[in-house]
This record gives sequence, structure tokens and C-alpha cells, in this order.
Amino acid sequence: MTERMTGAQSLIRSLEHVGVDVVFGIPGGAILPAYDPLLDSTQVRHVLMRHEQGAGHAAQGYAYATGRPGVCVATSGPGATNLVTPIADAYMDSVPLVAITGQVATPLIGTDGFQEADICGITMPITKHNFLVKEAAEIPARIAEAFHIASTGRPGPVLVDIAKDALQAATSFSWPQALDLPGYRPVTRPHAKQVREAARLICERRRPVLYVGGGVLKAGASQELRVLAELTGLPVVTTLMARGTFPDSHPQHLGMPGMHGTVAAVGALQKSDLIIALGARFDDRVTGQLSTFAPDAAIVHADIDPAEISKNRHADVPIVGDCREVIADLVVAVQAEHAAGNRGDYAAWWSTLGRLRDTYPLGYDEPDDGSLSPQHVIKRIGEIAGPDARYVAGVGQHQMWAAQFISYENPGTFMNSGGAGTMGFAVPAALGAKTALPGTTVWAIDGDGCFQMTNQELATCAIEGIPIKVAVINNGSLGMVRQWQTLFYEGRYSNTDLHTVPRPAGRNVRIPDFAKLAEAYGCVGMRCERPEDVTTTIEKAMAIDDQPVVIDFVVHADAMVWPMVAAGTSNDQIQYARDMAPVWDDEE
Ligand SMILES: Cc1ncc(C[n+]2csc(CCOP(=O)(O)OP(=O)(O)O)c2C)c(N)n1
Ligand SMILES: [Mg+2]
Repeated sequence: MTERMTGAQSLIRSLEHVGVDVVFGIPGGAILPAYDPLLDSTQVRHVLMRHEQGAGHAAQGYAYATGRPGVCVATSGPGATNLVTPIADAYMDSVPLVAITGQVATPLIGTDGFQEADICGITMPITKHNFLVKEAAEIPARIAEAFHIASTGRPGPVLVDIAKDALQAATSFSWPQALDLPGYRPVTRPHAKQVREAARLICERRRPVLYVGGGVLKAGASQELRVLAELTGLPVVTTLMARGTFPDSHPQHLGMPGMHGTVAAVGALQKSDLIIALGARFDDRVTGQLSTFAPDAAIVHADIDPAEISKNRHADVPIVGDCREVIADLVVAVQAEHAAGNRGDYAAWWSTLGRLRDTYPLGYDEPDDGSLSPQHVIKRIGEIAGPDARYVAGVGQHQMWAAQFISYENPGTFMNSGGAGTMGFAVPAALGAKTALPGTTVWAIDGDGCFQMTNQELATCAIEGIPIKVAVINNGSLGMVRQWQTLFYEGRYSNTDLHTVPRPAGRNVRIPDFAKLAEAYGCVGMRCERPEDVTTTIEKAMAIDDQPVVIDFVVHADAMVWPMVAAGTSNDQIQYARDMAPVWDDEE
């Protein structure tokens, strides 16, 4: 069954074949042949972005919202290199992404041709796999493989770089019957003996904790996790990448561990005698100083990627497999232990953790000068938009507050750039999520610094009819960096003031005026500066559903993110607030 067409037509046909409904991109010379048949596709919508970085993050947002690979398209050279940041971001956070780039024609490859960049070479360490396609006939097979690799096993970005002459050449379209990927066989079924050993330890140890990472979200294993948690009665912590995977309202949930985690979650890991790591990778932001992390804990480490196991911390019980299958099997194995009379006794453990949770809840002080507290603004957005909305954060203080002060009840409702910490993620990722879920409210919680990196995509939102809501948490500075300057550089604020808030004592300017900027981009722009206006402003934004909305929330400049484990120090040194360490020990 073959049909004559160009390589470009074959590319679009291939995308239709794998079920792609939207791609985010910007055309240019090398990819131009592919844009022509795109015009005729009734299945594939192309969203014209304003920057390729935006296209990549939009594809990530789409992937988060659907669980399917997001697709971004760029031309060769600078178009392709502009995709490097989102590709790296997707690699760090295991986001399924297919990036399609045009390459200069094959005779020009290696000649420093106009707009030539070796994007396969450049992205080698930040893609799960990449392909350079020089023959039109290869296109369907490479596209099929790219989608398969991106979305199976540990998800990740795959780049398909297609030479212009391959797009222009005549070929015959035939969809591959089978994929030819020797050596690529992700293990999804966990080893039964290891699972039984994990279950035995869970029932034997006194201070276990379920350390839940983004892999549980990617595996779609929230339901299984809940069953396991309730069966065992164990405390649960959810990392930045797993917020929402276990309901925040659940009594067994201690919140987020790590540098800005809750005292109870950090303490639960640190004082544990058994950590059951599920799709988590012992990132330095979670472990703090590795050599002093959880000194008494045995480690059960389940991950679909064998390379993660014992990478940072030795695993006593390694389990390679898909988290959904691992957790389901663990449930059965724990039930068998219970049936044999082995049931864990965690009463003393819960009394320790309950005391930490009650003594050191997440909190913040309202500013005493009548200005807005950023935490309050974010908390109110979460309360008003509710647990079914999607929240997409930028990177910085506002990101941590969005992780802390919005109550997540459903998997996938929080999206952010965790591993890479890419400023500029929020607006385009929100755009991508909203494209995938037009009926769902999508809030970008952004910083004044981050927003200035990718706000050009507001034009895309306005023109393409993608009505996201953006809350700029405007503290007038690169706040997270400023916080470190406050704490570790004696308040010497080198190059962190952005002048986005007028300060009578300083340069009394507001550059840019975010509300006016929003209007210039065809969005609704608002500003909120007083605590008494927060609720009505958010409600006003919620009532607008046919246009993107940007709110400039002018907040206090000095608010800080607490608790905090200073970089490189031990989790034992967590500060609940400035110069205030929690008391760990109790009578038991
Ligand atoms: C692309 C990029 N450049 C630099 C950084 C370093 N960095 C981390 S947070 C931050 C400040 C972010 O400022 P803003 O968006 O205003 O957020 P805030 O911390 O003030 O809430 C910076 C510069 C980064 N993470 N990403
Ligand atoms: Mg800021």
C-alpha cells in the first residue's frame, strides 16, 4: 500500500498517523517544504509561536496536559538552537517531546551552509534519542520511532532533523509495520522477588516513608499510590515534580520535601529507617548534602530507568519497572504480608511526624506596611480557581510558593520546570496546556523576571484564541537570587533589581508596565496592589473566558521562601524561618 508524494507530505501524513492534533512552531527556509502540506491538513493544527523556545515549552505544556508527546517544529540553524533550552528542560523532567527541525540540504551539510547547525550533535546529551534524516523514504519510520521512544519507558525528548532535499524529494508513503529499534526494550514489569523484599521491609521497619517523584505522575499511578498508602498507613511526601499526585488534603500527606519543603516532609526522609522511592531520583534539591542524607534509612528504589538506581544513593532493594506496575505489585505483596500476620507498627513514627507537622506548618507573615503578600495572592488564586484548574509556574520564589500554597488534589494539575529550573517556562507551557484542554482554567503563576523572558507568546495566545490567565507575582526583582543575596551575601543586591515596581526611594519607574504590555498584546491587563483587592481581581480574571488576562500583582519585595535548607548543607540544618531551626527530638 504505497502512495506517491513528497517527503514533506509524507512527514505530515506520518504526524497524522500517530494522532498528532497540534504542533507549535515557526517556519523558515529549511523546514519550508513541510509548511506547505501543513496548510491542507485537517487534523494537524499549527500554532504559530513568536519564539522557538516558546514552541518547545508549549509542546511540554501540551504533553503534561495530555500525557502524549508534544510536538514542536523549527527551521535549521538558529530556529533549531532556540529549541535547545526546552529540549534540555524536557530531558531533565522526563517530558515526552518530539522536536522536528529542518536541516540544510544534504550537499550543504558540513559546509557551514547558510543557517546550518549540527543540531543532532548539539542535542546529543539532552535528547533521549535523535535522528538526522537524509532520505525521504525514511521519514515515516523515523517519525514512528521518535514517538515511540519519546513516550515509552522513561519519557523524554526526541529530535528528528530532516534535510531540506529529503522534504522536497518524491517518495512513496508507507507506514512501517514494525519498529526496528534493536537494544531499546524498556523494562516495565518489576522483579517479583524484589517487590516481595520491599513489602517485607515495609511491614518490618518502624519509620518508613513513601518518597513520591514525577515518575508516579508519568506512569499514571496516582490511584495505585493511594491504595498502597492507605493499605500501609505510611506517610507520603511528594516532590516538586509530583505535586498533585497524592492529594494535599489526605491526612497521610506531609507535603513537599527538599530545599523549600515542609519540616515534616524533610524530617520524615531524614529520620526514616526505610525510604521507598517511587519514580524519584534523589535530586540534590531533595537530599541536601548527600553524605548526611537520611543516615539510618534503608532504600527501596523503584524507577523505570535503571540508570537512576543507586546513581546518587545506594539502593538496598532496586526495582526496575513502571511505577504503576511496581505499586500495584507492592499492594499485593503487602496484602500477603498482612495475611501472614506481619503488619507494620508506625504509631511512634506518626506521633513524631504529627508533632513536626503541627509545630511547623507552612506559613508566612503578612507585610506590616499594607502591601501585598505574594503567598496570600497565590493561595487565593488556588482557592478561587480550585483543584480542577491547571497551574503552571515559572522559576523562582513564586514557583516555590505555588508549590507550597496551592492545594493540589489531582495529578498533573501543577506543571513547572523542576530539573532545569528554566525561567520563561510558564507562559508558553500554559499556552500549550490550554491548547490541549480548552475547557479547563489554566493559570500561569509567573515572576516579573521570568515573564520578561517569554511574554511575547501573549501575542500567540491572543491571536490563536488561547485564553490563559497570567498572575505576575511582581516583587520588582529576581527575587530568588535576591533572597540568596540577603542570606549569604550580606544584603549586597548585585544586579537583581528589575525596576518593574516604582520605588520612591530609588528609580521611581515601572519598566515595563505589565498591564499596558498585556493590552499591547491584545490581552486584558490589570493591576492589583492592595490586599483588599486581591479576591475581586482574581474573580474578574476568572470571569473572562474569551481573552488572555494578565494581572500585575505588585507584592512586597522582601518576602522570602521558608523553610529552607541552604544549598550544600544537611537537611538537619533546615531553617523554619530566618535563624530559626526546628527542634527535632521529642520524648520518644
Ligand atoms: C534562564 C534562567 N536564567 C537564570 C536563572 C537563575 N534564576 C533562578 S530564579 C531567578 C529569579 C527569577 O526572578 P522572577 O521571575 O522575578 O521570580 P521571583 O524569584 O522574583 O519570584 C533567576 C535569575 C534561571 N533559573 N533560569
Ligand atoms: Mg521577581
